[in-house]
Amino acid sequence: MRNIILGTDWGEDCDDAVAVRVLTRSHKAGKINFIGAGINTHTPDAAPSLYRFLEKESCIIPIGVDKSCPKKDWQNRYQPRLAAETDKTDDDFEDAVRLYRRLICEAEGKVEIIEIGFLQVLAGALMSEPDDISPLSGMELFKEKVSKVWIMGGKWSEQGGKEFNFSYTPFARKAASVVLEKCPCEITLLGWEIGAGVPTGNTLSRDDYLYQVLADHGSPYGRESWDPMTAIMAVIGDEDMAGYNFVRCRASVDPETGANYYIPDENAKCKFVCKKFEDSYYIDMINEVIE
Ligand SMILES: [Ca+2]
Repeated sequence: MRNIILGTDWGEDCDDAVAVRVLTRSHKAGKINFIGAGINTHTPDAAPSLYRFLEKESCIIPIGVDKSCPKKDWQNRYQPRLAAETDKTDDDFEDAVRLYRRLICEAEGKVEIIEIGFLQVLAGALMSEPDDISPLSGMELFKEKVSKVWIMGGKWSEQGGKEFNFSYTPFARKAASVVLEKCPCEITLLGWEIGAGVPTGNTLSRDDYLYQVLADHGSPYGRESWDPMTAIMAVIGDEDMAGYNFVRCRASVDPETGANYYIPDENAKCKFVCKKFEDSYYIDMINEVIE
């Protein structure tokens, strides 16, 4: 069974919640082993609300949060309703970089990582020093145990494209640059242009708490599918079988601006995907999994 860790900016947008539903359903169907989730944006309700969501999904897995990221005080649109249903607080959750190191160390066999938010936690784990969890550095751990990284990020329809996950903050820009440069394993990138105009979630039952998340976010008619498309491609585990062509390339992000660039190269470790089918193909595939 393939071990999967999720990195998410849970709370910034609601397509993360749709992606989490894709992963919990796939886990329960025996398609993947969903072993943990790290949150790469830090609000007081972030980890408690994801905990409650996963509890409702009957998928209890370890959650970490990026404690190096200053805790934002803004009230997220869908976290408070979920967080109010649990006694857990931010203090009950460990630092996400430590969680990544621990999960990678303890996993039986290889691990794959899906990132649908900012890349500070992934970059932090990759560049981490040996500690009480493992005598190996992050780079050594990744070389030994991490077989693949799936990332929603970048805008690959143009050179110099800028996309939220790679460019929103100075930390995000630097982290994206580090990951694309240093990560030793293969990376598949799903860019902004793929999920834009692909709404999902509008067929959910109005009684479904995932629908409530979308409604609380301000997306009662569904939300574009950057994150669930990335999640479902990772679950399928093969770009072609998930409905994509790809361009293998040397991909990079400017650490100052967050703009992304690529040079086609058949021997490079990165790929960005292009859709093979009409949007309805992907919409139907996701809606079928999350209902
Ligand atoms: Ca996201």
